[in-house]
Amino acid sequence: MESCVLVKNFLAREEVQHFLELIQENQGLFVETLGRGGLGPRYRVIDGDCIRARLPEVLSLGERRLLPTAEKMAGQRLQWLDSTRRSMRIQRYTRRGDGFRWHLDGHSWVILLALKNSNDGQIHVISPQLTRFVKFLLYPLYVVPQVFSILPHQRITLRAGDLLFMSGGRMLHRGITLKEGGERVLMVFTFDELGKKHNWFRDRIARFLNY
Ligand SMILES: O=C(O)CCC(=O)C(=O)O
Ligand SMILES: [Fe+2]
Repeated sequence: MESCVLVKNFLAREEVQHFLELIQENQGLFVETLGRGGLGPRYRVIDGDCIRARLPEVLSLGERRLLPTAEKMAGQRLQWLDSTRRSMRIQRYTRRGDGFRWHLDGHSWVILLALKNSNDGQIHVISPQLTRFVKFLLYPLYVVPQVFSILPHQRITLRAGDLLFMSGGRMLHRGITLKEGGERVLMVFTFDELGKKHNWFRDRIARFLNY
């Protein structure tokens, strides 16, 4: 089992176009994250509860195609993260500085599906082996996450239609926007091993830091 798999053009061009139009028509659903003075990530998001209520096509893409894809890649049965709000999201990054600092996901697996990347946004990923050695530093160094950037990491630029499957709970990673102008739009789907219980404490932290 690979901990990070990139599939180019997972979505056909017409599908990408269709989802972008759907999102364009529902622009008003995006909510801005608080940023928490640089401690939390900065981006705009449509959360999973909103997707379930208003964008059933995204929910169905997740259930019909992405859950089975994630299970195949993880080599085991999976369940959605046990939080309807965070298990599925649409994220949009438009400003330089928008993005996610170095972090580990609260869930085990994630699929990032890119719909657009006209500002050359990147995701940086540290291997699970190296993450194991350094992750105890994550909270002591919480205010200076840039320190992790000196560690060797892979830089991935997803283009429209590309899918990244990743063991986000075991690999330190971050999302960055380097350019002003343009935008990056991602659909995010998150999974856990079957039977994993909701961790309300982590959920509260995620809620405080994210949105
Ligand atoms: O912005 C990215 O590419 C990464 C997003 C991410 O890590 C997350 O949503 O947990
Ligand atoms: Fe993440």
